[in-house]
Amino acid sequence: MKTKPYIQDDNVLAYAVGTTLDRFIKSKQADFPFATGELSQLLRDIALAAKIVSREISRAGLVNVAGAYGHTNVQGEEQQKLDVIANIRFTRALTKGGEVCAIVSEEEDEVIDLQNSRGKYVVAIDPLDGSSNIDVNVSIGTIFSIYRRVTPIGYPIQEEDVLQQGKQQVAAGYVLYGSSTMLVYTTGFGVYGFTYERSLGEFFLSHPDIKAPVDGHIYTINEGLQPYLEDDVLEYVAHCKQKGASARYIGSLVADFHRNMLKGGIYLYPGTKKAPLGKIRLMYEANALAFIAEQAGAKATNGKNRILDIVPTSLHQRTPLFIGSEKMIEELGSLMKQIK
Ligand code: FBP
Repeated sequence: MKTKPYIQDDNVLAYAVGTTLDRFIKSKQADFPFATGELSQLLRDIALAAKIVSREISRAGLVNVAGAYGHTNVQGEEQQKLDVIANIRFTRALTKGGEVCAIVSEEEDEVIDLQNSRGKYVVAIDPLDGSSNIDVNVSIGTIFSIYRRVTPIGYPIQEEDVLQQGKQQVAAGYVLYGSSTMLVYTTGFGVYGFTYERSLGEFFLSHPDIKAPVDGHIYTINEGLQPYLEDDVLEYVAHCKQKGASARYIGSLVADFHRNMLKGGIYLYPGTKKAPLGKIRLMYEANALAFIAEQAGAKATNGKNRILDIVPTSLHQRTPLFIGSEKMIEELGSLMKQIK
């Protein structure tokens, strides 16, 4: 029987759509001879929940999911309906997937023990970041950290399984619900960004091997905090202004972080005279973004230590966060030392 070899046809009539997240995860899994596919499946579960949440957000104004839910969460913040929806969607997907034994969520006061006798992963998640922007159609996000449990599989969840340092993460990522929906993640071997093609229901690789510019011209801080800022931070902001840097502040950590990662810049949510530990949560905001930042060649600190070295003591603890281009973080660091 006559056969012919397949030759890739780059006919413009059928332009290549690119690499799907699923194919990419499979191809990367092959890099790890002992990989069991569980982490791959976990990433797929997160992607599925992200698609559903993206749909809910995109039609929030049409179906009654805008506005407050009428409860406050453990942080004392008023929960938005979409906070609750995102929390349910991600928790359900992580439970159904079967790879996870425990979940730490911004919307849950305690650790959710899934009593899953075969789950080896612990997930810390901020289901919907940027609460103040939820109802005004400004970019918001989801942030997640993945750890391998420390105690044997099947044992009751222990504190040591959950309160792990950021440098123990096996994967971390965020979803950005902006003009397009993107999923960006790392497993410790580079940072990859995928854009959601809603009409096909697929994430496609759009930002391979993201590297943050070493220096930048954007500083991101809520200047409304000025009366409560410490001298060293005030000095650094003045330094940025002198350098002619531009102020950009969306008020959604994921969106501000993403922009600064791609364009070069620094995000500052410092400790203030009012809140010495600042606002950002270590376990499900700072740790994940710090892992991604370092994988992209950027840096993340609390002003004294590397975020990923901080030993967590409680689920919802806050930390000052300075994250961004390497040179800008170093400049900030040396200024802080001078002033102290
Ligand atoms: P949540 O919305 O998940 O609580 O996250 C905190 C956050 O909204 C960040 O996304 C954002 O960078 C910061 O707080 C904004 O704080 P502020 O309103 O004080 O500037």
